[in-house]
Amino acid sequence: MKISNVLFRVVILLIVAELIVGCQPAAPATEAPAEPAVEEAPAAAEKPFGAADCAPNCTYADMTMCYPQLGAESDWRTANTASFKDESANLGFKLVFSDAQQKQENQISAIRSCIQQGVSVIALPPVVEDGFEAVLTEAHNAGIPVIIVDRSVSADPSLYMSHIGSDMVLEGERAAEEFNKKFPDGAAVLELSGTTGSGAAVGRAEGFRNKLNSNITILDSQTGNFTRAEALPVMQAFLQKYEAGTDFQGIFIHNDDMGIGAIEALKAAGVKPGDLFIVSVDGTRGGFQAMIDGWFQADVECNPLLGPQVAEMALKLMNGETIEREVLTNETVYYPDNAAELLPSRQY
Ligand code: GYE
Repeated sequence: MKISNVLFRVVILLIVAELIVGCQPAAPATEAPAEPAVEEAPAAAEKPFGAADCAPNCTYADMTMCYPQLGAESDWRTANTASFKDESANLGFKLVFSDAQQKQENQISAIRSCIQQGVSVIALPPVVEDGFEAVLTEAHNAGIPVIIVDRSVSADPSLYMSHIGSDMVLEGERAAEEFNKKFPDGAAVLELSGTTGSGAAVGRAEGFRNKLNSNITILDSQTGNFTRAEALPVMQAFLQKYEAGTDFQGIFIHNDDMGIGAIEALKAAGVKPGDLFIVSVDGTRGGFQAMIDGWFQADVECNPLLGPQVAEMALKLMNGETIEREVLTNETVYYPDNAAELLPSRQY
């Protein structure tokens, strides 16, 4: 065979070999070595956030609920505290209770101590709306579910499981309707508002302004921090500045305790029951008495007896059950005409 012939064959062979290799699918450069196929194990069912180890069979005996109460500023608050303590005794769960004396920093340290104790659930009635993000994040990172009770918070809703309480905006709207009915031709009113920055005061003020007729003006608005003691000097100052009955015809008061403090100042200034149209909020026994005595012309209900609902929801969370994001209390407005009849059956 001639040399040229040999070369020709070699070239042809090389070309054919190249063609065969070229037709093979290229192996990906990074392909992992083939492993024997393994049946994927079913992922362990993920426990819902907040579910306890005892889920789905937890009982109240397994529960430790933290209730960092915001204070003891009013009869409403006293009834709210009693509702949680009674429920703990009735159902047999452990309650870690504290009183923050209306100071946010106290409430935050009480929450931190509950996180350290590893409670099953934290039910938080926030004294004000803002400033709870950090501590709620700490609770979340510790896996402890939080239920916001009574007043609202401005923190991201992913940091808590639910809110149980009153519709404060609706309460303010209901109060406004009373003034609209009483003063179709217009009037000037004062507002004694609750704790500055609290969900209850913010909501009631907002609702009041939402619904108040444009011919009714809010002459002045000052906070009495939801207490009798603080409302009294605020009302005295109002009475020095404005003439009752002439400069203003009514007062919207954000809770009964402040109303009772304000009545003291009104009495001292010679104002008589009925001279002014006064609408308050809560519906406590003190508020009912003020209606019977002729001072309040309406009392917008705000129900403090939230213990049973919160306990039930807390147990559901421990058991990994789904719950509602928001539970609003069903409420009404009370009037003087049947206040005497209803007073004996009032629970707070
Ligand atoms: O109206 C008032 C209390 O947050 C709804 O707080 C609660 C309010 C209530 O001090 O009496």
